[in-house]
Amino acid sequence: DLMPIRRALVSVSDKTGLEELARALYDHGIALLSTGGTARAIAAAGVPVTEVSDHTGFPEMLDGRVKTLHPAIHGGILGLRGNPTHESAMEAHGIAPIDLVVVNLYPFESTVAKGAGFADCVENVDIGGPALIRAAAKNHAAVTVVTDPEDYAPLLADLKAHDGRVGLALRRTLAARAFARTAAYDGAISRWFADQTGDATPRHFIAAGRLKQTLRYGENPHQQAAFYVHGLARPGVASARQVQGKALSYNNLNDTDAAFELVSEFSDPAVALIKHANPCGVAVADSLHAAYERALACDPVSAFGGIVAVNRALDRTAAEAITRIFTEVVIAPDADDHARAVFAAKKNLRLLVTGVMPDPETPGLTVRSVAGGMLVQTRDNGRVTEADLRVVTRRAPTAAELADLLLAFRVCKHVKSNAIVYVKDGATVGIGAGQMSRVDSARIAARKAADAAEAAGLAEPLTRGAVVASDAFFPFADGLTAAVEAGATAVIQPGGSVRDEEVIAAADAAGLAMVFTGMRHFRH
Ligand code: 93A
Repeated sequence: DLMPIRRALVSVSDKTGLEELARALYDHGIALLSTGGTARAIAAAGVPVTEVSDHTGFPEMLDGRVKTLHPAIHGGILGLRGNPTHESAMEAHGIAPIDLVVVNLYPFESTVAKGAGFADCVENVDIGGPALIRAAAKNHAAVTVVTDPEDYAPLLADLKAHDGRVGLALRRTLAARAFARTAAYDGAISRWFADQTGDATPRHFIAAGRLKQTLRYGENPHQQAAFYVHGLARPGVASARQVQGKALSYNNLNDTDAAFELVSEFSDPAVALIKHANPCGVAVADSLHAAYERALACDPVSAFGGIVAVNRALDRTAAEAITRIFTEVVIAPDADDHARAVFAAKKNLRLLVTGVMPDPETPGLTVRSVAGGMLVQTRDNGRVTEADLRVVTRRAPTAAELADLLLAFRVCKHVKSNAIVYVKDGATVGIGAGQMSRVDSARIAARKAADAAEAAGLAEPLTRGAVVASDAFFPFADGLTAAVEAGATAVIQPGGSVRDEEVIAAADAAGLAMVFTGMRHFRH
């Protein structure tokens, strides 16, 4: 899979590192072809170079708008090596193969950033450059493409290691980067253009996605919104088929996503109820029906008008339980005919089926916008298992506590920080979400559990004898003390606070079992 480089086309606006690159390529015996400004810079460095216009026999024209757009160039890049038809056509037309394309584009983004006028920005839309890059990336089976001065060093290292040849792995990596560059470049152009024409609505948003649907409105009725999908399908809201019900809203989609990702964490029958992107009840049981009843009991007031996600096919009893209260959306991998018949009686209820469950451990990226940019991170696919736990108290958790602790921590991952989650016998009994102080989340979770117990006519708050999870370490003993007061018997948390010893001492004093996970699950 090593391809020799005999001829390179170099055409760069950003001339960083050009001299060293040209000299190194020349030293490998590579013939250099180049456009006007680039050729001048290479020649000035004393490295022999042929002008593209001399190579094609056609002058650069139209103020440089047409420089490399010529069959002698594009044929040389795109022709399939080892294909007799292509090779004879190239020979017949005197087209020499080009094995390496080094291009960086007209500085469109920085021209816009420096406040240039409309015509200047348009003139900085590169046409020939992206064509060269895309041609070389398409023919990466033979051709190497470099679009960033940062990649000169790895290219030269590969050439050196393989005696003037480049390996397939690097050619593929560089091809992927090349397509990412042209996509981002066109994205920047289209976003700028939409701004100029007043068309910068969600309907015209350019992202690495396809417009699936425009939404009636965004988070609020005065906001416009649209739904884009990647096509790199992770089963979920983007791939789901809507069986019935009204059109999904922006908030429906956001909440349904949170719900489905949460139930995907479990392999036994599991149900999650979501409101405002936070769970208000999660349970794992022997059947979906049982799990639904237990999830609902956690916070039946909040569950009204919520989103329900389940992790296996819905049956009649589950559907009957779900339809007893007003529910906005139900998402499941499937629903049998009996369940569908039950839902059909609730015309407005949106039922989504995905066919399969997503794998919680698959890698991926998440994106959120900030003013003027985006924050991108790998998705939180971290999962704590029993083997990761470290018992830090005198008492170790019992087997029953351990199962609940792991469930509580897994739910925590899907609750907005600061998150405190109480679990008893496979179901959440109190959830504190989105508070600025951890102790407030702990108090709210306990308060909600007490309310639920009172509503159900129980003598004791449901946190009595429950376990509790915290998405990040307790910075002080006060959060733990709140859990003790609520009646928790065991705690799971990442650990790692400078005051861990104080927190452990408070747990020991109360006879609690506490385990550290070593992994944090912030979610904002
Ligand atoms: O004006 S273009 O769209 N038409 C072309 O045929 C073409 N070929 C290369 N822009 C074109 N280029 C771009 O010229 C390259 O992408 C590079 O950014 C720039 C290098 O020009 P010079 O060598 O004259 O500095």
